[in-house]
Amino acid sequence: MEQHWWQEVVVYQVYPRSFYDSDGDGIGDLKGIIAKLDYLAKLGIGAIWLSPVYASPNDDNGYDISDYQRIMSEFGTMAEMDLLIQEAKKRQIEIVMDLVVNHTSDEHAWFVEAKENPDSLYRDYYVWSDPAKDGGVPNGLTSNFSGSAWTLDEASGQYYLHLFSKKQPDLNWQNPQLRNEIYTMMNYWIDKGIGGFRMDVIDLIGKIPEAEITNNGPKLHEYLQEMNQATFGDKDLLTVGETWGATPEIAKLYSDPKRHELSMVFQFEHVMLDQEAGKSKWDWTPLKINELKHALARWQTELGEEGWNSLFWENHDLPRVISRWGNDREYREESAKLFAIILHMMKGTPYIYQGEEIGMTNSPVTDISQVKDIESINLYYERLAQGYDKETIIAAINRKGRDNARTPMQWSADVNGGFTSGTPWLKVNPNYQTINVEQALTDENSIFYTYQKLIALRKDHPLMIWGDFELLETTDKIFAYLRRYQGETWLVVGNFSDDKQTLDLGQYAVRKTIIHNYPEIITSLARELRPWEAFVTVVEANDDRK
Ligand code: TEU
Repeated sequence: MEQHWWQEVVVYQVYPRSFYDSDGDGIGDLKGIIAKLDYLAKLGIGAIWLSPVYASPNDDNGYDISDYQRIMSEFGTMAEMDLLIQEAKKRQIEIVMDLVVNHTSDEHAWFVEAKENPDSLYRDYYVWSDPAKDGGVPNGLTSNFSGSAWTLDEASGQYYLHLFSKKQPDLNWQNPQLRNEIYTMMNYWIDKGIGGFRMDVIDLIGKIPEAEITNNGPKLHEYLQEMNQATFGDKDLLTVGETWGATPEIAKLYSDPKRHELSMVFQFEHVMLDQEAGKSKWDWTPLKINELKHALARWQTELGEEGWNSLFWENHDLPRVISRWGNDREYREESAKLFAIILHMMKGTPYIYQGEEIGMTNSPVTDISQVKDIESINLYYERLAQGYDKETIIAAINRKGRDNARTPMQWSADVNGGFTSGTPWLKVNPNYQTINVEQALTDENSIFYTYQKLIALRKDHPLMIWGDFELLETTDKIFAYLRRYQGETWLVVGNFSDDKQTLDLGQYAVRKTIIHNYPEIITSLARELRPWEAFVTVVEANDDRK
């Protein structure tokens, strides 16, 4: 398999609204990101995935774009965007833009024109449908943000499609003119020197609404090959698709280099393991560690040479992993380090979401008035109308709501966690006084330095990037695997529990400890693991010792 820079780096996701506010309006901005580039360079990351910074009415915090070639006024100017790209490159950091082309904002000029003038050429940039025979919505498609995916445009008597909010009308990718407009816009950003694109819900662009087909539509890969050819195909950019429905087989279609589509995809099989089968993320069920480790192992082994993995626990849509699956109370540091070690030692490109590197946690609310995210708010009123009680709905939002990931980055113990001198757009997690960057940088045993070390190890050890993967059978709560490369074998072990677990890998002899989230040196692999203990050792199979 040919080798690329985006297989060797660790990517850091910045959610600009909550990263750092330089002008005191309570909203993060581009100058704030520039001010923190040295911090990110110290961490050692090689690329920033920048959540959308384009003009937007912020119905979905920037994932509803009204002008792809203008910067959202709260975030700053295009000159500051150009400066960010340049200043990042000076620190060997590429900027990966968030490409949101399944839909636009309803305030985008195309949709405004399409709505005002049904005969406009822009009408067919979107998905319109006559009412069903009974005069109601055309079919049963539903929105990810509750309710029907169809909204009636009174003036024309037609419905338009939105798989997300009413203010996010879906684009019609069957229209070649629309596709070419998107490619022109992508080349505008490529010409600015960006390092690539993260592609929002890209598995939806092949939709056939009249057939109620949304993801993995029949022309999806044809469009992606056309996009590749028309934009980034002759450049070495990082392109990662957000593909909620991907299996390893489907992932090969996106990321097999011979198909000239994308570099890799975000798959979500592990993300959906703590929701009741066939239900939504709001219908929680406890995670089974056995299912987690086998799902991740499957992705490690089934892509083979026909694709490349992305590796993540968190992003701006997901709850904080140590609150969700770790122990953010008695074992916050140990469990945060365990998740870091287990993820970064696997094969693929690791992604760190802002704040994950200092062990930020979920931030519970007591009332819907404290919630900003449209997805959670819509769900609350939908379930209220369905007869759920408020406490149950708020509990579900506290578990899985997207605001958990969007509370402002905690930089210091100063007011508002040093995020803003103004009033933050979303309440800062009250634990900022103890969990913050300033504290982490002064503590050599902090979670930050575990992430920094893992990133440094990746730069020094090709085994981490190119080595193969073998899952080892252990007790349910222990996730153990081998990485092998050019005669060297590393053993990675994690105890995903609050309890002691017995590790029985005495058939391996320890040659060296690479990293460990408890203080002492590892000498034997037939041993008791402490709660959330994780380590990596260089090993030899005992029969190799002869
Ligand atoms: O997310 C797609 C998506 O399906 C998730 O929002 C999902 O509905 C849920 O939130 C998972 O917990 C992408 C973006 O990442 C998200 O922020 C946007 O809201 C959405 O697309 C629409 O652009």
